[in-house]
Amino acid sequence: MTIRTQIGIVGAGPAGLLLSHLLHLQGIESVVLESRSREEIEATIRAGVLEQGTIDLLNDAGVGERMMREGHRHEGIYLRFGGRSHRIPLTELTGGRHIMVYAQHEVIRDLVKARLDPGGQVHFGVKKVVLEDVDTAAPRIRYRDANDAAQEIACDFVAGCDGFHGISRPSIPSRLRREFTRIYPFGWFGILVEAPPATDELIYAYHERGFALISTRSPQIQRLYLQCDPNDSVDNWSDARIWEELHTRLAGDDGWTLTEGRIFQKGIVAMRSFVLEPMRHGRLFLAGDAAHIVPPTGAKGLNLAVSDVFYLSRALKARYAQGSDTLINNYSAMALRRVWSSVRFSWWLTNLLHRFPGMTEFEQRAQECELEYLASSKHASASVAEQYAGLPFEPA
Ligand code: RFL
Ligand code: PHB
Repeated sequence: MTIRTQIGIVGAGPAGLLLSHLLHLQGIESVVLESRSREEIEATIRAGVLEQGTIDLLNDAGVGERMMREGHRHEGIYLRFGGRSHRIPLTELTGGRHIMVYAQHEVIRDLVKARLDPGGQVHFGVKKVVLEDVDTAAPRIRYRDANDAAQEIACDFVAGCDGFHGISRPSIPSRLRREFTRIYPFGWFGILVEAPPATDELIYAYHERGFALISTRSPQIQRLYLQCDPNDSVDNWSDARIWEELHTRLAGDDGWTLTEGRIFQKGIVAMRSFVLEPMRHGRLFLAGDAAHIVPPTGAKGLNLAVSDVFYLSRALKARYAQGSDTLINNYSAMALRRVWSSVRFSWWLTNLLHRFPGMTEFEQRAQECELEYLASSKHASASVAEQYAGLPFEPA
């Protein structure tokens, strides 16, 4: 069967779902294809920090109500080194911007509901998605539905929002794409813990044994990470070993202590930076992780997916409402400016806070010196604050 729509969207992550919702608000039809089930996408644990621009956009789009009720507004972060925590007052240094700690799968739940309640089309459990004729005026998406029946979508434009391992990016001929990659020689071991919060704001900790991060999910559940070997196995990490390592990396003489609790989830995240240029091929537009990856240190992955689809929805609106292609033709360049600024920031923060294999004492002293500078200079802290809380979206 052939389904006709204006925008065919591959992937129901934050990028695909939010794009579909923003288009719906502008009276533009879309169909979303997702290879996993609704239950699975609503349960996958990933990012947790929303920038000011993301918070504002979700509110403006009418999907921020639960985030405002259940999310946690933070006005600063701590850098912890040398046995004490140094606060970066984000809100004070950015003229009022703040962040929200609200889990990605909660954003997904809000967006799925916002699409399905008004009868939006999100097809879960699809297989064998293939993009065809995206460099013509009549692109098509072929796939097998959840009952294994062959289906086809005929649309005006395709949005490739299918993440790093999706089929959209490889659908662009390799001679027409440029890829920039950095692989880091470490990963993050992430745990979910049943415990009250150990801190009022996130702690990014630098230690000679490696980086550690304390984040939160709710008053009952905390999210903690520690730098590890990217090829390590979770089986090598008993609960006792995890707590011992976290206590060591977070130890200090300022009276702060880590709160332990029952660990109920463990996983290792690999770390890479990746950018695809351009983010468009004919009538195929890529958004989110399909086009770029950042290490989680700057908490930018989800926020970049959001800014991409903001630019893309605005460009498509100009096309349908005014018949103007200017923004569509600018989409890749505009999105990439923000992408590179977050890629650079995440790479810089990763380099500053992690212990690299084979690192010399010279490099270690340089890291320590830069941390001291950040903690003591208002100008340096303000630069971190502005980038961490997120730069504003570019006007059209
Ligand atoms: P997503 O969320 O990967 O969504 C893509 C969706 O496309 C589906 N898909 C397909 N559907 C149909 N046909 C195909 N052929 C398909 N191939 C894939 C997938 O099932 C999926 O549902 O991409 P999107 O929307 O661009 O959103 C990006 C964010 O999810 C991502 O940037 C962040 O979660 C990255 N990230 C983190 N970012 C942070 O800022 N802080 C974190 O702590 C953090 N932790 C993480 C992360 C990413 C992880 N990944 C990719 C494994 C932890 C993990 C484990
Ligand atoms: C998280 O809460 O999962 C989180 C927070 C900050 C980061 C990365 C992940 O930089």
